[in-house]
Amino acid sequence: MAETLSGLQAEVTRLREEYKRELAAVSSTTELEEVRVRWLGKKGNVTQLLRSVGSLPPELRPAAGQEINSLRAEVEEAISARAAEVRAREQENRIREERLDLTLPGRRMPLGHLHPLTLVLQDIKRFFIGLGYQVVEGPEIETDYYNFQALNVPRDHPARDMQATFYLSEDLVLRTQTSPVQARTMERQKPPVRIIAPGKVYRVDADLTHSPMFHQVEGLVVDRGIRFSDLKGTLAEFARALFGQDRAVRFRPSYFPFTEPSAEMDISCMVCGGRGCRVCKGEGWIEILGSGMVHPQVLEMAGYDPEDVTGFAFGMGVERIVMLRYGVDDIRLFFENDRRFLARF
Ligand code: 2U9
Repeated sequence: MAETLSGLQAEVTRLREEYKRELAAVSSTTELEEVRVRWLGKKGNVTQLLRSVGSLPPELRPAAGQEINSLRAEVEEAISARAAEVRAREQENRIREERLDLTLPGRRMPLGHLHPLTLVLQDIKRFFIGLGYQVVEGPEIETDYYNFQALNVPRDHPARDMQATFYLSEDLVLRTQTSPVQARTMERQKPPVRIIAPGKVYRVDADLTHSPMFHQVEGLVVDRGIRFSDLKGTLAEFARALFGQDRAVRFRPSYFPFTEPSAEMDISCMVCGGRGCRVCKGEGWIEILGSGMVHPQVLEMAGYDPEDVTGFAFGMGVERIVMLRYGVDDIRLFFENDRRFLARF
């Protein structure tokens, strides 16, 4: 400890160097507080130096006190100046670390889709509603009478085979087509009738293109003077509305118990345009629906007079239409609800 004024001055000079070095090395407010305690605290360097003044000769004490007090003031000021710097640096660091990139895109909520069957069903309905048809629905559990007898399907017809029909009892079946809806409608209302009947139907059948439950749209028009040309014109327009205006159509003779004559309608293949390809199996034509003039027996059973009114009817499988339109090759995809499949449409 200094015993002369010049000794004290030398000590002050040494301490001045030292506090400056320490302050320069400080990089956080915590470290800075440590420096403050070490220099200005009760046992700090400056405080201890001030205490040592007592050991100097009395005449030197005022000058020594002044010297030390001015060091103290200098240290205080240097600390608060450094504090401002350190705080500013700390704030800069925090701003840099906590920076948010507000331009990052958010996470998208996965949106649902209408099922492809729903989409095509909407198109089919829109077409027929535009022609003035009414949309009617009915029960999926039907009586033997409405599912078969009213449609001129005799007891020994192959469609009655246990292989094809889900029987719930002697008299109740899961409907194998939506025709019973139309048979019921005819019973309720007088001609003119212009209806389509969309809905689920059931058959004992399962492979790549057949499902035990599938969807049909059937149509029925009954009025005075309905002719086969009405059937052809209506269904050709329908095919073009659904598969493209440049489709050619052709009608092939066929057989259904509820229509006579009966015909199946083909469209020119929309993949190869008729030249023949894998989709149309080299035929150039693709079958899309069955149709025919309503059998007089069916009209009569509904209470209509076949001498007075005539009608045409048609039926199509909706899954088949969707598969043809979008190139789907496995019917089970419609019922698995795999979002990767559904998102295609
Ligand atoms: C009434 C009278 C007649 C509906 C018809 C078809 C021809 C037909 C099939 C298409 C593919 C069923 O889903 S499919 O397997 N349907 O070919 N359906 S005429 O005829 C009726 C309907 C109701 C009262």
